[in-house]
Amino acid sequence: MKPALGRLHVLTDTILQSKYTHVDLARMAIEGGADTIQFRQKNGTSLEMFHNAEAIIKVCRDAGVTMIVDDRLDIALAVDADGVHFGQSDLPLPVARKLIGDTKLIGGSATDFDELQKVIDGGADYVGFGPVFGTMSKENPGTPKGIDFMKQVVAQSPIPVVAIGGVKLNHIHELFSTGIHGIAVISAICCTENPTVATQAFIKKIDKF
Ligand code: TZP
Ligand code: MG
Repeated sequence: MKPALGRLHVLTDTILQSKYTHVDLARMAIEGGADTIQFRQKNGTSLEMFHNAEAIIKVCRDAGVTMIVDDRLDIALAVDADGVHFGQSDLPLPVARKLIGDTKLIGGSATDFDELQKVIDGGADYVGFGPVFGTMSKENPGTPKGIDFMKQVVAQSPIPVVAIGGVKLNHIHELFSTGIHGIAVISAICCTENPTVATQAFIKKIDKF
C-alpha cells in the first residue's frame, strides 16, 4: 500500500527564513499535527541535502508522517522517502515511476489545465496545483488562480488536488469547500514565530472538513 497522502503538506524552507533548519521545521510542523512533510531544499550540496533528508525521514517515521522530497529523486531514493514531488521541468514522471516504484508517491506541479493533463498522463498520485493566491515564496509562480478556478481543477482531476500558493488560515474554509484533497504551505507556517502553533491552527480548521 502507498503511504498516506496528507491534507496539510508543510514545505520546509530556509531561504525565506533562517531561524529554523529544515529538520527543525519538520519537527515543529509534526508537533503541530502536519501529516505530510515535503523536504524542499533549493540550494546547498547533495551531501547536505542527504543529511537533512536522513534526519527528516527519521522524525517522520517516528511520528508516522509521510515524507516527500521535492525535486531530487536521488535524495528520495537514498533515504527511502515516501515519495517525490516534481515540477514540469524535472524528469518525466514515468521515468521517476520506473525508478521509485509503485509503492511510493509521486506528485506533480501544475499551473494550468495543460500541465494538469501532463501530470495525470504521467501517472502521478496527486497534483500540486497553483498558485491559488499571490505568493512571494517562488520565482515566477504564475498568476493566482483563485477559488472558482480550483473548483474546475477539482472537477477535471481524477487524482487528488493539493492546493498551493499563498494559502493562509483564512482561506481554509472556501478552499476545502472546492473539494481539494489538501493544501501545501510554506510561509504561513515556516515564516512565523512558532511553526508548531501555526500548524496547529491550520489543522484545527482542516479537521472540520
Ligand atoms: N509552488 C507554487 S506556489 C509555491 C510553490 C512551491 C510557493 C508556496 O509558498 P507559500 O509561502 O505557501 O505561498
Ligand atoms: Mg520542483
